Amino acid sequence: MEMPLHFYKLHGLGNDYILLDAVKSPLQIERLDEFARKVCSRHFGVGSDGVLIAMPPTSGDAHLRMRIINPDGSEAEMCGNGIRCLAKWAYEHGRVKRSVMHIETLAGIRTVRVVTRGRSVISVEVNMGIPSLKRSDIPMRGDKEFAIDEEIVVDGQVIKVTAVSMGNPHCVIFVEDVTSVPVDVLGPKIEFHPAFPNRTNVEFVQVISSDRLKVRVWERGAGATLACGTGACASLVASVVTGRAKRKATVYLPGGSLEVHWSEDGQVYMKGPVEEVFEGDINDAWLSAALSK
Ligand code: ZDP
Repeated sequence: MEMPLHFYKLHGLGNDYILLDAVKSPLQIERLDEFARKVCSRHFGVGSDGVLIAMPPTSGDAHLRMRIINPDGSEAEMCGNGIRCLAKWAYEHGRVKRSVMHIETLAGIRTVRVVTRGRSVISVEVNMGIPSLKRSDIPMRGDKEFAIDEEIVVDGQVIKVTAVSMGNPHCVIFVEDVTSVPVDVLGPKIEFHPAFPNRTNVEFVQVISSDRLKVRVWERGAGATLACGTGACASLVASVVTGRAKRKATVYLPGGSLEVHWSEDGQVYMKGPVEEVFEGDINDAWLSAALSK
């Protein structure tokens, strides 16, 4: 690796990402999982909730391709806050000269629309696609086709869950008061629960009213985060199918709020802010050492 590795640091509601530009030239990193585990460390690396990689599309219908690697090295199918970060970066850094972009992900092509003030992108609206509640799509073990208000046992405790796929898996749990949930204790127990062969993201949802949800998230491969876009969408979908909310709601997360709408056409639309904080270079020596162990 002769050149320092340039990166961009962005976040959506405090769910922060290191973005690497592989549009102009391919990354020279063999082990992305090892790289993510090291660079996401907030003490030994740059620090983030994951790594986004912007790449040329493989499909003629897309303008860019996005990969998302969690801090534990696992690769996710889709990412809500992350795709907003990628859209802002692509627009402001001239990789895509359109306000409506089609982004290729492992969960399929997602359409995003940047909202600008002058040349700055201040928020992004994402068509997050059609959710699935089919157990086989989550995936989740068990007999019934759907897992809606279904009981699972976690450490001897019976918990009612609703499983939703936004391309990535989500396990939604309704609670009276999210502030009193031991997210750091329950989160990993559910993330790694045997019912979820690919693990799962976990959302604890307090229904404030039929159009206001308060959510805390334990993310697969990342732990507790300040926000999760796919998680906010899964929370709304689960609230609608269990009769707790209308199809349009404001989702309040610790890092801020997202507007989510499960439209009558079946698509889920999410809109929220995004910021680019800085860009920098990872130096050669750190990179060689990090990838050599
Ligand atoms: O599915 C997963 O493994 C998630 N941890 C990916 C990241 C999701 C994200 N936080 C989001 O906003 O959807 C980026």
